[in-house]
Amino acid sequence: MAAKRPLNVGLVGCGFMGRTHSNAWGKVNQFFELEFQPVLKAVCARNPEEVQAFAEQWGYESTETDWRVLVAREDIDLIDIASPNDTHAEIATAAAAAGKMVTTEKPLARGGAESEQMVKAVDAAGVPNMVWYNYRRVPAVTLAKQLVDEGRLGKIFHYRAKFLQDWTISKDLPQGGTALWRLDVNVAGSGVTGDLLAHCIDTALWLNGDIDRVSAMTETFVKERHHNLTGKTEPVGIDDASAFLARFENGSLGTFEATRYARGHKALYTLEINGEHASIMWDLHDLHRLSYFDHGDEGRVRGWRSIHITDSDHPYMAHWWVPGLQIGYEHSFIHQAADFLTGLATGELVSPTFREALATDYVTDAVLKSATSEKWEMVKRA
Ligand code: SOE
Repeated sequence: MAAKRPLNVGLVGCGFMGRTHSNAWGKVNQFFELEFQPVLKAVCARNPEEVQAFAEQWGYESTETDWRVLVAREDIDLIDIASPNDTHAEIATAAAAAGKMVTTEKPLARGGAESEQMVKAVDAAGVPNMVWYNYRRVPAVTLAKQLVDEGRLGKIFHYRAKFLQDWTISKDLPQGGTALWRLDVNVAGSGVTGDLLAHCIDTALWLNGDIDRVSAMTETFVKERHHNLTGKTEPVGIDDASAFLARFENGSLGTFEATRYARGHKALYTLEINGEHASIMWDLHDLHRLSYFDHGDEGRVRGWRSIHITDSDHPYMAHWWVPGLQIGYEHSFIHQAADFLTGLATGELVSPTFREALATDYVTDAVLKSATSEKWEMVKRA
């Protein structure tokens, strides 16, 4: 086989998402035959001890403590942003202007206005770009996409999605700082709308097309929390729970819900689509199964099938073990890295691009606007 082409990765951020991305770049060539080989060239974070320890753990060749220095380095091809939401726009626009490829953790930024700047920057620079909406690459979800695109469900009537967690129920949990920036509205942009519903919306737009308008409600159950950075009790600006009704362009009706107050649920992302001929259901806690009901089956044996997505003819699965053996959460990131590297070799942009992720931000913007106006709000088109 011809020698692989190195792709020098510069990662920003060494938290939870920094780990998922590093794992993906590090493993992808062990399981996929690709022209490009990611090289973990540098990792950047503000704390020198933390970033050094991270580099040693994940095998990065060097470290930086200022992202501007990383972006200016000539030996970096791709800037991969896994730092908090308030940093995405500035780093991505600078990286694109420096001619680097850019990938960023979701959501693209803190809302449509910031995200538009990022889309402009990558378009102007003509650099490959992608947002890590990883759940599209869970093989069962990719299979759902194939079934919908093949027309097996027929006309779609309903799209239903939920993302339920329970980790912020305690009023003693502070906001802000390294581990808890998701509770600080200035850093996160919003609460569960941008963090969890964004996943549900990205998948929905992919599977079921554009959303025209939404009617939403949000709630902040704990109104004040100690702030780790100011040391004071500060008002909470994020939404703790968010739910909305949606009208899709294809005429189907959508219901969406996300919360961090569903006691007992840790990361329960579920989706269901009901069509004229068939329905599908998927559940992140049982991620290797797709439930499928086909009304075309003979009546006596008609029922919900629970398809175990482990066969080599299932999406991505030929790259893993033998039929019957499962993969998990981290593999969705490895699949996304594989698709990105394949796109580089063929010259194709890989979904979701910044522009496609902007469409999700426009929906979350409309959701937050509707929760305030208490009216249906139209969704801007990307
Ligand atoms: C929040 O707890 C979180 O980590 C999100 O930020 C991720 O995007 C989601 O996949 C899991 O939950």
